[in-house]
Amino acid sequence: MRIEAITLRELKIPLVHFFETSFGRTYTRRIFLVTVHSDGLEGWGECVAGEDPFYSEEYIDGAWDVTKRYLGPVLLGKTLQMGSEVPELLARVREHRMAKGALENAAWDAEAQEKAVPLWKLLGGERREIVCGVSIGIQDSHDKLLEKIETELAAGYQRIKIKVKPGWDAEVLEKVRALWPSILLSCDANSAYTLADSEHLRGFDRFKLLMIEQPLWSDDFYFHARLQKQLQTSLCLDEAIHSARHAEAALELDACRIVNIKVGRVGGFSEAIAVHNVAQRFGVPVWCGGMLESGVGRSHNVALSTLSNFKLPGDVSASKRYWKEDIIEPEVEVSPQGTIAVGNETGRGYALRTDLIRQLTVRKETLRM
Ligand code: OSB
Ligand code: MG
Repeated sequence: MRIEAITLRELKIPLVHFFETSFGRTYTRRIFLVTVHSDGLEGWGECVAGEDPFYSEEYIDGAWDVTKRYLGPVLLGKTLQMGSEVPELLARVREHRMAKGALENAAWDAEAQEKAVPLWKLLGGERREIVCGVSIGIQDSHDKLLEKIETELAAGYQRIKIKVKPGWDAEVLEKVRALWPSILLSCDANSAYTLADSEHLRGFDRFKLLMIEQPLWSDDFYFHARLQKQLQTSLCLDEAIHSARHAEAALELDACRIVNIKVGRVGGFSEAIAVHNVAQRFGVPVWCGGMLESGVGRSHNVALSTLSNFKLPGDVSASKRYWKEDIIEPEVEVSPQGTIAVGNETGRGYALRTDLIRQLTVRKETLRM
């Protein structure tokens, strides 16, 4: 494929329900999509950077700028055989992994169409069905949270993850366990604690959680390893793992026993597969994280989740939990058993609703040679 042009689009889409983590509340997503144009084909990718640099240092306006000034121009006019050639081309730019990932994934998306194979097969996937959990944000009241959990369990989701922070944690988990003693349950702190909270976090062992996700600093493995020694519950790292090299260091240190893979956070499909393979070598299961994606990123998460070591339910859930209408057709749907079926369609397997995309677009720029 020869990359003739790259389109950057920002879509503004309200969430069906606000999403609150330890770092803040989101009501409306600013979705950043990139399209690579090649020989009449369009490969699409989603940059999962947030509206603000609170989950990580990346944020949509920064990602847009670096894509426009640096990353896009490197790819324009290049002829590629495979999406996996993109990381090396973009390597001169340090970090900006979510921005790079969007472009790389768009190239894989185009490659799958060009080769007329399903994207999940091109990625090396094996599963025909992926298992789903949900991530439930901090709510206005405990009762509201319990109500939401009840709804998601009734919908069939196989694992419930709740967001926690100091003041919204043990008491909440106590109430959840009182109602549902044996569901797969985990919590995600998004770095809201420090080692001074070790004793408090040790108390979480009584809730028999599947994992505690990223309790400590977003850039740390070492102190997570120290904490892991004191807990029965497995730690899972999200924010701290940027690459396969990070995954190897974290697993050697025993900083976690489960790894969350977000394709944007590690810089694209190639590195996501590499992280998956490192964890597999260590006998550590992975699951696919979510970043409140639109249908483009969501369909890519579904494809990635078909790799064999995605053994735990991911945060990949139905489109309708996020959006009144998703920008893909069909929308991502979850069965009453809490699974998403993967088909044999070429490419991502979900068509784009171009009219709806046009309607939701608030900013658009096309880069040409
Ligand atoms: O830490 O997993 C996280 C959303 C935004 C930023 C960080 C995280 C999340 C989620 C939501 O937990 C996952 C989803 O449903 O997309
Ligand atoms: Mg997380």
